[in-house]
Amino acid sequence: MTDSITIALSKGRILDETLPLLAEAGIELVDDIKKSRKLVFPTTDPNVRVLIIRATDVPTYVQYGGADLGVTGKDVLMEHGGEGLYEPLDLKISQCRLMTAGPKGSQPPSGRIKVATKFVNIARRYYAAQGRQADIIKLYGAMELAPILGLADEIVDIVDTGNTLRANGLEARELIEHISSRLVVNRASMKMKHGRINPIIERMAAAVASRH
Ligand code: PRT
Ligand code: MG
Repeated sequence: MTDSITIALSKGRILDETLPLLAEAGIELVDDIKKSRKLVFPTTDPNVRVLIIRATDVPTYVQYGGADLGVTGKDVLMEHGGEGLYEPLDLKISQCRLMTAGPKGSQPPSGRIKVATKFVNIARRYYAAQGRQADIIKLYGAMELAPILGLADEIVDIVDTGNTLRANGLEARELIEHISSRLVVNRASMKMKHGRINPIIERMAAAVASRH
C-alpha cells in the first residue's frame, strides 16, 4: 500500500481547473465523471485513485489519511485550521477574495457588530484581530440575504466579480485574504510515500509555472 496514492478533489468549480493540472502530472481520470455517480475513480496511473467530494470535506479526508493528497480552496483551509496538513503548492486556480461586505452606502456600527457567514472561524479571528466585538451568525448559503433582512450588519463571503453583492444591494468593505486553490498533503503520507508524492508535486508545480 505504500506506493498507492489517493487524491481528494473538490467537486464544483475547482474540479474543472484541477483536472488539466493533474493530467500534466500524468494522472488522468478514466471514467467520464460527469456521467458517473461514483465517488472513487481509477486513473491512467494504476497506483493512483481519485475521490470527488465536497470542497469543505477535503481537508478532513487528508488530515485523517483517507486521502494522501487533496485540492481545495485556501478559504476552506483557513476555516478548517490546517492541522495535520502540509500545503506545498499554490495551484493559482479558482482565484477570488475573501471579504467583508455590507449594505451599499452604509457604515458598519461603531460598537458590537453582527456578522453572518459560513466562515465562522475566519470571521471570529478576523474581528478579534481588529479588536472589534462581533456576534458571528452561522449560515450555510445565501449570506447576501442576511443584511437585507436585518439579520446582520455585515457578511464575510467570497467575492469574485462583485456581481452577486451588487445584485443584492451590498458592497465589499475590507479584504481579509486573497484566495486560490492549494495542493495539500497528509503529514504521515509525505514521510512514508515521499517517493510517490514528490514527483506529483513537482510535475504539478511545473504545470502551474508554465501558465504564469
Ligand atoms: O456548493 P458547496 O456547498 O458544496 O461548496 P462551495 O459552494 O464552497 O463549492 P464551490 O464549488 O461553489 O466553490 C468552491 C471554492 O471555489 C471556494 O471555496 C473558493 O475557494 C472558490 N471560488 C472561487 C469561489 C468563487 N470563486 C466564487 N465566486 N467560491 C464561491 N464563489 C461564489 C461566492 O460564494 C458568491 O456567491 O460566487 C459568488 C461571488 O461571485 P461574484 O463573481 O458574483 O463576485
Ligand atoms: Mg456552491
